[in-house]
Amino acid sequence: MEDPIRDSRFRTWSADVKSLLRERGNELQVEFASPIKVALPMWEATPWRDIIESGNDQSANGGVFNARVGVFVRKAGYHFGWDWGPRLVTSGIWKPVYIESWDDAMINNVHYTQTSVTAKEAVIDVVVEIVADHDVAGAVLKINNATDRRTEVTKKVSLTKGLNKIPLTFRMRNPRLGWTAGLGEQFLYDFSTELSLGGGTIDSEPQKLGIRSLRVVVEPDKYGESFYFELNGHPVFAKGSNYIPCDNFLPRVTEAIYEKTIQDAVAANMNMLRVWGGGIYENDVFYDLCDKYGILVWQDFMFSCALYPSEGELLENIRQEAIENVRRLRNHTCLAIWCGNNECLDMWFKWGVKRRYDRYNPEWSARVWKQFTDLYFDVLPAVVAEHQPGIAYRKSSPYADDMGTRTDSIGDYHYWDVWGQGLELDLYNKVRSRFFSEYGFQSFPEFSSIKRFAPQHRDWAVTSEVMMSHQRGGARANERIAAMLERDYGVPSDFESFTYMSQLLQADAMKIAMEAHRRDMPFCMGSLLWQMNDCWPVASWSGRDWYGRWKAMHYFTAHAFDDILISPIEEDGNFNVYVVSDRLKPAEGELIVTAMDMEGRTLARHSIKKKIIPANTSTNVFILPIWAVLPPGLKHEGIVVNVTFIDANGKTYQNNYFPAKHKDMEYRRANITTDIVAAEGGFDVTLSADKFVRGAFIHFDDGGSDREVNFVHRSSLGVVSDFVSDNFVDIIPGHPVTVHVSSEMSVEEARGRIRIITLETARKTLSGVE
Ligand code: BMA
Repeated sequence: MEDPIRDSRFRTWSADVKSLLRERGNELQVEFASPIKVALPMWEATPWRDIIESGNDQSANGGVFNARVGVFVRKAGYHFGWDWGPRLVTSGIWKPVYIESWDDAMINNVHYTQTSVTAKEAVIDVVVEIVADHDVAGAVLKINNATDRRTEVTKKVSLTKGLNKIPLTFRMRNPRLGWTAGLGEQFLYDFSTELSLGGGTIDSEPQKLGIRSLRVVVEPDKYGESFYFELNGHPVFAKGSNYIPCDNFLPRVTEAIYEKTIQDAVAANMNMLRVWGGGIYENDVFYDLCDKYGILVWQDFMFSCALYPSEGELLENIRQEAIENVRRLRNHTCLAIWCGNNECLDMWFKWGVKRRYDRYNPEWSARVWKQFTDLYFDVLPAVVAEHQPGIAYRKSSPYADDMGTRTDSIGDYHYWDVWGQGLELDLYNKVRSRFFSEYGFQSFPEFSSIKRFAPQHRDWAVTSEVMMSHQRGGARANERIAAMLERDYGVPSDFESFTYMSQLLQADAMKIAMEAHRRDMPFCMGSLLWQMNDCWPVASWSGRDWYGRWKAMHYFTAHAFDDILISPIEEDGNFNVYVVSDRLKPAEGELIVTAMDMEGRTLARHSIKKKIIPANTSTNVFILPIWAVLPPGLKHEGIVVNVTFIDANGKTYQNNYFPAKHKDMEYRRANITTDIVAAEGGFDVTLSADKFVRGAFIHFDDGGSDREVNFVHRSSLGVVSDFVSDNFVDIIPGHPVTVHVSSEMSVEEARGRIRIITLETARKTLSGVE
């Protein structure tokens, strides 16, 4: 059977094979045309081809000069290259192929709408789609609840040949509600829809479902317009990251890799991932795991940073893609919002693209804008409204209004100025938004990861060919990191130190931002880092590298996104401490503020016992003039302020405040002692020091000097060996820090291989400081 071209990786393709099948020896042949060759004629036929906006399409790398053809084919955008990924335009089958067969009738789709959910009662409307081969009388449809061992609803149905849509409703008294990670249990009910005929079940469709009310609250408020997620009646501050595909070659992403990725998000106290529009609508397992672990999903449609031709057949193809994916994902408990695209509106109005098109040819410009509004303002929201009524749709991210206006007081925002222009990190404290859906800062993978793809000594330089190939942001990105290190931290003494310091810089920068966003609660109700993961080993904005190793940022995220954040800051001549609580009940505990010198001697100490911390908001709990905390007459460069909050159960939250830039802080080389003792699943490491230590990075020597380091295949990603529970830790003299290492190493081996890098050991000694 010759079949027409099926031209979207985002759709499912099926064909009726009944008349073709033989008992044995069936063969399925799939031919793939080169996506580039298919798209080239479309590109050539486009009058404005030379100014097509698709900046990440590395067409020249692909040998097709300026032919940015990626936008003409419905393939993952990042396969054409991105500023963190190589250009690898793949072809192939990436999802299961199967034959579906049935007699009489089969369940085609079941859609659960949680029409109203309170702690008292849930009303669930279900539409069951059944395809019948012929008219069927006397069928019975049931929705079973295996969790509570009962049938929620039973209905006798008569089916007519073809597609039947059968509505059912059931109510649950006192449902066990589902919550995001950190707020409560991630309870999922086991439902199944059962179709029976003549007493026998002929088809059934299972569905795990978390019962919850979830909405995006966009309403005028005293600041402008709110933008926040509300779960079971409670505003939820969204803490999370932007997620890109885990690999350039998607079938290599195993279930273990998906699970590790989601678990790592939870371990960093995140409750939301944004599936970014330049990748793919993820596999079902991704959303299953988000349901299971309580991660909300912000789902972009797959359009990012480009102008996508969308009229005629192309638009119809996209409409079908949207219908299929909304239908596929709509029952997921985790699915919180659909969004038209990533940065396309911003690009049109803010990146000078509209101006360029207008100048080039106003008629074409108008046509491109019509395509734009047809797609994001009409077709996609109509698909969402029809197939998943009730869920929120945003036209773009960032978005405040249809004219691409940027304002603090409405909508979400992508804040890139500090990284993009190399500005002062403190700006993260100043910029405001109702919801930060992106902000980021680059760093390098740690040295042991680099040795996996660059095993030769001669490659261990930022400018080596292999390192430059694994830096898609180009030399400018490296220069910016180096300049900001020199400005704020000091000059790294060698390549390995550079990689370490780049991570500390990234982590500190993002920590400032995360804390600022949370302190600004409830004005600001979301903070999504750019980016969670990598699709290959690369210098990027990620929190964990392609091998699954956590960068400093991911460790800092775990603290900055903890259920209680204790955040010190100097404001208007005062030393303030904010406590931000995501807990749904007030917390009580002791707050201690201690200024100390580099030997750990206390210079000033304040404590408030039985401090009540209000639920689910940010509170400034400690305001003193600076001089009361940082004693006058002493150089601020020699002082660290530790703030600690101990809650009623003894859980301790800590933060260190540095009154000067790290470059100027009077850190001294410390003697660090490491004590290693066996513990379940590995060992515990206790670090103590005689002087204050900034950012101690615990790792284990892998013996890689100038020799080849064996390439470990990706299957190892799910199980990162020698995982350190907390890292890049500060050590205060007299206050040992203990971390757990999950490892198969013996204690003896660990003692031999443990290495510690600190800011002081990594940077070139500054004059006058020894
Ligand atoms: C963001 C993203 C990506 C990009 C990242 C880093 O705005 O949307 O397009 O990879 O910036 O530059």
